[in-house]
Amino acid sequence: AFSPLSPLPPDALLGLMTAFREDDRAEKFDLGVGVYKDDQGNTPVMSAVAKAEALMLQRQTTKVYEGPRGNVDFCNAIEDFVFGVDAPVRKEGRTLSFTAPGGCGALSLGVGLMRRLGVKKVWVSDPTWPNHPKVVQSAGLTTDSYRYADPDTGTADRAGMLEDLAKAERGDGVIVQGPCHNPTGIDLTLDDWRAVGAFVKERGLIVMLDVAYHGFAHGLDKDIAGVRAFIDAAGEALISYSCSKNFGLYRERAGCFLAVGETADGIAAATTHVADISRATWSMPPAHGAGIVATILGDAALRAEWEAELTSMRERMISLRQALSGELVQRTGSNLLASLTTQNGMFSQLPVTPEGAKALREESGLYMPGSGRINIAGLNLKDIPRVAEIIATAL
Ligand code: PLP
Ligand code: TYF
Repeated sequence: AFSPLSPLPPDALLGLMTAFREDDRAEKFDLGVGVYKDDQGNTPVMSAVAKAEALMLQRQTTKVYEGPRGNVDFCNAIEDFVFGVDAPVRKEGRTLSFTAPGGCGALSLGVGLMRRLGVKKVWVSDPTWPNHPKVVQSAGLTTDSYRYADPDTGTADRAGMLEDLAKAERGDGVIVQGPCHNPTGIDLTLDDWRAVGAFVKERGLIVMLDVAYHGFAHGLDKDIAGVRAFIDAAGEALISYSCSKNFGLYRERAGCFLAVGETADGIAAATTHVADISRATWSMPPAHGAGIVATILGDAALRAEWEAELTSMRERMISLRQALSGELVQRTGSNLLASLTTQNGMFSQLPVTPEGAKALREESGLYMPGSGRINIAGLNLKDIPRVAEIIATAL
């Protein structure tokens, strides 16, 4: 029965994780897979998460299904984050939200909804997270890409982006990443967000904003300002939101799919379609991760504890960026590497080729994917001079 299948190549990032583990050299550095790490290279359970789980264990009385939207308190808390606590669009019935298995589950609901809206092609940034084209293509839609990063300045290329999106047809889909773009760390400015929002409204494009690193750039409020500016300008958006990174809930699969529309009737109809897609895919969303988030955000003390830990994670990444950038600029004299400090979140992309990345791995034990993306959180202040020395010789 299985003879029609030939094996697919392994996922590059997951392969890199295994190779790192099996490397028995004394000196090695893991800048590969995108998970947050502390100074010791660990990814611990956040303290507010552990406390919320203990509370949940005490309080739980049943494991019965929660319903098609999953945890409604969770959905409302993520609506608070994305649209704002007092956003008029919510009172007007122009928003929807569903619990989903991780940000990826939310992306897949969004692509499913795009398909029902008649979308045939979805535009993704060049480069982007490889799962974006994968989710789109496995829903039977095609992908195309728009320019996003300006390689000469290390900042967003708004003109290039809009020039490429001008080739899109009315009714095409677009995925735009929220704060902390994966893999470049390059984010749109507030002004860019407004311009892109106005552009897609005029062109009739259907946009999904992918928010996977809320709080990792500048803070919870500042990080969502671009998304809100986009919604103000565009009037409509689909949004996928992941709690994997900012709550450290990776394996629990905590995500939320949201949408905002011009009319309450449109959103009411869309709600039935999202419920229908969800039912056909996982029937009911998982409860535990969303329950943790709802417990934390519903409790002032836990919320403050979570925000403080998130702040310290963000500040750690910012100080690592500054240190690495400083060392690299000093060693190479390249101004491009100064732009590492203007980039956000866990990732930046170094100007190395796939062969260069392979050589760094084999010769120096420095692990990064062929794209040249580095996970800043995988660094450590004391290793930075050595890591910078290795990288500088390769550039
Ligand atoms: N979108 C982007 C850009 C990501 O980098 C990630 C994960 O790391 C996700 C979405 C969603 O991740 P998850 O499905 O683990 O929540
Ligand atoms: O980009 C990353 O490294 C993270 C983690 O199939 C990840 O988003 C990587 C690959 C994958 C799923 C998650």
